[in-house]
Amino acid sequence: MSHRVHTFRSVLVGLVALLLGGLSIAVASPAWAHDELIGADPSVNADVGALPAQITMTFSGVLMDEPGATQVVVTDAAGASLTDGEPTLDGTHLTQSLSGSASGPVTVTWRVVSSDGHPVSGQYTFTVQAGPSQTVPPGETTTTQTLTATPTSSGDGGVPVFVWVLLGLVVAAALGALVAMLLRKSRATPED
Ligand SMILES: [Cu+2]
Repeated sequence: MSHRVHTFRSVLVGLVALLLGGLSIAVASPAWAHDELIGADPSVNADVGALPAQITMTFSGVLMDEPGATQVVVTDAAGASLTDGEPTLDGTHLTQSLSGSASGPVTVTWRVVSSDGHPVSGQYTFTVQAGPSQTVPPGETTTTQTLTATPTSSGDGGVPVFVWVLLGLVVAAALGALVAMLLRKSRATPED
């Protein structure tokens, strides 16, 4: 066997091992293990009569309390800050004191460090109603209310795990076929 074919095969095998290794890491990394926002008070998209003194967010895991790791930004419709001091972290609960008053949509933007050490962030809104809720007298037209309903976004896209696994299998199969073809070709070609 010529030296050239030998080198070619070694490089090919190394390349495939590298690709498969990277693929298995990509498939195996537990992106779905990140802590998520599972509840809030006021709740996501809630209507409240007045701006509460504080908001509390509940996460699916115990968050990591590192300096500067936890950030909460709360703004009114005009973008003015409503936070009062730093957020406090207690296990799975994150509390942020608020000050001032607001009317309309209030946006909460949060960033925490998940229990697995990865930063996770998201945003949601709740709405402070302008006045006490009034029943509309019969015969009068109901004013259309526009409620901001920004869906909660977590750090990950919503791609199901099986899609990645399937993708991995397809790529692996394609690579296997390619390698088999190349090896057959190199074997069939007389080098000397
Ligand atoms: Cu993670």
